[in-house]
Amino acid sequence: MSLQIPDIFPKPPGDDDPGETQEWLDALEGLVRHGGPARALFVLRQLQQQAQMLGLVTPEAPHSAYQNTILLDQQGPYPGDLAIEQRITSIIRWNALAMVMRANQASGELGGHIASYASAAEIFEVGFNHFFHAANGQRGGDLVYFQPHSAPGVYARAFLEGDLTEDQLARYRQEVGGNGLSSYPHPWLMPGFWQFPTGSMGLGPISAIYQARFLRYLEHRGLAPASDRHVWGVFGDGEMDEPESIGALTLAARERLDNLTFIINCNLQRLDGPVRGNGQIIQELESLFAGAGWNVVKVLWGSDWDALFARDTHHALLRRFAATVDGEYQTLGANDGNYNRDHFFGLDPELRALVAHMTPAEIDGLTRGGHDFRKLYAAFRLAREHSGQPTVILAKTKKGYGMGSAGESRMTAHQQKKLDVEAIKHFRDRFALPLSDDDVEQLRFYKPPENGREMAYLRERRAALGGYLPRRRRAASAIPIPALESYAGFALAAAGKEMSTTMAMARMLGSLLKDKVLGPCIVPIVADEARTFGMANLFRQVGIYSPQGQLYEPEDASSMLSYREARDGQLLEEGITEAGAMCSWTAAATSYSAHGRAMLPFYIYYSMFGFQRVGDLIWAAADQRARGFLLGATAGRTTLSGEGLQHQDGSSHVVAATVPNCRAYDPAFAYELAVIVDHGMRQMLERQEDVFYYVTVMNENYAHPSMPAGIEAQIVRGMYRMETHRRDGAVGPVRLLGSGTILREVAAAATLLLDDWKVASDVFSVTSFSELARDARATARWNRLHPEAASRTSFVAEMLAGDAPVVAATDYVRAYPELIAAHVRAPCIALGTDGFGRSDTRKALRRFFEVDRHHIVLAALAALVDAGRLERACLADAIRRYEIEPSMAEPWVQPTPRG
Ligand SMILES: Cc1ncc(C[n+]2csc(CCOP(=O)(O)OP(=O)(O)O)c2C)c(N)n1
Repeated sequence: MSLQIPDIFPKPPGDDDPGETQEWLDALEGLVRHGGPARALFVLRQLQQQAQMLGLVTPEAPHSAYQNTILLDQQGPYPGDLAIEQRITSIIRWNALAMVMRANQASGELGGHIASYASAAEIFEVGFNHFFHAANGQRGGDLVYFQPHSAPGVYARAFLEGDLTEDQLARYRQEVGGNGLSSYPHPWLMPGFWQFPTGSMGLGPISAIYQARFLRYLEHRGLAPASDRHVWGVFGDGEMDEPESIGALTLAARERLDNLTFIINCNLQRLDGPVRGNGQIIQELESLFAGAGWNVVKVLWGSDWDALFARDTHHALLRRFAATVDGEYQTLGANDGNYNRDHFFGLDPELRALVAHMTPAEIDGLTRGGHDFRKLYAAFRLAREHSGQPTVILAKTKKGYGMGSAGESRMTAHQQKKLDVEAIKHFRDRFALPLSDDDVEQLRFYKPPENGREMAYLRERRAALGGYLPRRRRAASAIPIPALESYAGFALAAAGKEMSTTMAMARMLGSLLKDKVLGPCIVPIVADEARTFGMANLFRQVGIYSPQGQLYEPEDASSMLSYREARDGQLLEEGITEAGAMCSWTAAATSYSAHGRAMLPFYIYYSMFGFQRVGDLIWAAADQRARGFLLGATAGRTTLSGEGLQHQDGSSHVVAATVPNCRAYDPAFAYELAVIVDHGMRQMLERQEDVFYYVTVMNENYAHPSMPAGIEAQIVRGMYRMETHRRDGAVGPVRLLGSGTILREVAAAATLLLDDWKVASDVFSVTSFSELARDARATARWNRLHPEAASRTSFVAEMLAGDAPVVAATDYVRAYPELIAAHVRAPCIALGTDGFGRSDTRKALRRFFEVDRHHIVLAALAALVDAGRLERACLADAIRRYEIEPSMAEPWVQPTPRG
């Protein structure tokens, strides 16, 4: 959508009675003067209602005039020392610039950004000096989502504050070897500093919204005291194009998250060029946010414009602003006062007269609102005081502010990481930095004297706001986990009972929720699929979180499973937004850090809509050191039989295997699931390790055996021997591996192999190919690096010692079982479900994807033939016997031909 610029202040066309019009306008002005703005607004609303009743429809623009929302007389005093703050900001600007340039001198490969922070410095400083509360003994502290490529500014401030050393600044983007600073906010890399990863555009905004909501959730459930902790997010105007940035705006308004403020740095540019060259991004964003129910505060023009506005009684300025597209604003921004006089003011005789008294330098000095402390402060204050709605501050800035002809409002500003000496000297002069030519040439970092006024002021301001920030808490109190038998006895001693692993999970969760200590810490999360997964009982048991409670009598009020919404509800029912659900999960999974209170989220979802759909959010959660359970339900490509191509998941385990701190499991039996969940809870909540669990659960009902003794550790490590099939004179053995429900096909294949082919086998349940591979890779590396020590054997190599062939089958693509192939000495065949899913019965699908018992038998026979232990003729026999169609197209590659 490129917004048409409506003429908000057109000269009234065809005004039949200008005198009468003026009387109305005068009356309004009089009303504001005598009755105040509130009274004037009230009357206007009355008029509007009346007009509607009379059938008059006013064609209203969805946004206000191109001016500051807060007018001069509403602005209030500035509580800080403007001069000192200006000096501190200049110093931080310098250090940020020097840091990026020095990194690039160290190596041109390293990159970094100057122009974004240059545009955001005042925004950040108003936050740091007056609003961003740090966590300390008394307060939980505010949560700030920083624009990622403005990180140099945050580092530069932390340097002045004494949180970072000069040596660290000099190691910006040089992290290998330690003591370096990460490119963007990454808690994984700087765990004591950054709280929230924002480097992937769009994830910061949506995460901030769900964080603010989670804060309320904790308060409403009585798990955190009511507080005025605030969530701030500084984001880019280009970033707002990401669907995630704007996908949850209505949630924030609906839930009245007045503990949330976005500050959008509207420098009108993104990486390649203008955000809306032919439109006005600020007006578009205003419409969007206001339409979504946010309080919008525009900070467009700096204080030096105030005198012009005061004299511009006919709104010629507003008309000109409205008619200027952002591409033009950028060009104006890149040029000097003469240019602006001729190409902006000069276009309208009224405007030309308005600035006739000003020199080109004065015109050049007219700043945008986002660079004006006073204007920004008023907006921040209004946001902080506003109740009932989240606030967005749209701050108009210049990209590369202060970089002069090297970058200010230039198309290439974003990528600019080098300035020539003349340009840096110009930068020094413009910001009156106390640096010699040599300092400038050497790009020396500058710290004002420890006992000087700047440092005293900086410390004073932060002390008043509770301390330094960002700071990340690394642990919270451990939470004791109940004994496994107390909540999973049914799974450990299932004795052939039929169920699905999803049912088993739901039952365990139901019990865990009743535990006096752990129960309240659990955060069950669904994205409109609780009924699908048999968890509708939670609606009644723990209630669905809703800040308004329940304002209606639910249709099913009399049912045992009625839909119960409550202010202290525990279940987060997110609706159809996997992205939102993931953000809630991350907020809960990092609550130990952000809120000093460990929580344990279980987010259960269609596994296809996880790693594939919101994989980047999972990656960010991993960066953020999340601790919790992701439950990929209806998992596997043939197990969710009827749902077809977009629902059947064959790949999530492969992606999960690439996330370093994700422990992923594909259990077949309820007891395996129970052992994994128990282990995970202890690892995350008792030992407080920064890992999270991805566990796939299925909707297929089958008989579950009781747990054999002594296999818990092996379940956790990734595999155990489940069955041994032997007979005198049998050939083999062959080793058959299976995970998830395909383990049952594997077990059936073992019986066929012995009965039909006299082939002996061992059946292994593999709970995690990725954990096996992880251990095997670590072992291989250790052996490589310690050639003189006794070599170690990986767990998988130990379990699969010898050269008997291995056939591994899963309901996932072959790359998943193949994760272990390189670590086993025996020949390995992987069977999997590569290709597109489709709807049919489980049996038909398993045959189609060649992961059913017959194909497993055939693969085992083929492996033994290759090993010289069986005659080749048996393969044709098996194909005939099991009615396998050899001429069928490969299911993994070719589309099924249709008539
Ligand atoms: C998902 C994603 N896509 C692309 C990028 C690369 N990128 C980093 S900053 C940027 C431009 C940002 O523009 P804007 O949000 O307007 O911020 P500004 O730097 O102009 O303040 C881009 C495209 C990214 N970090 N994340």
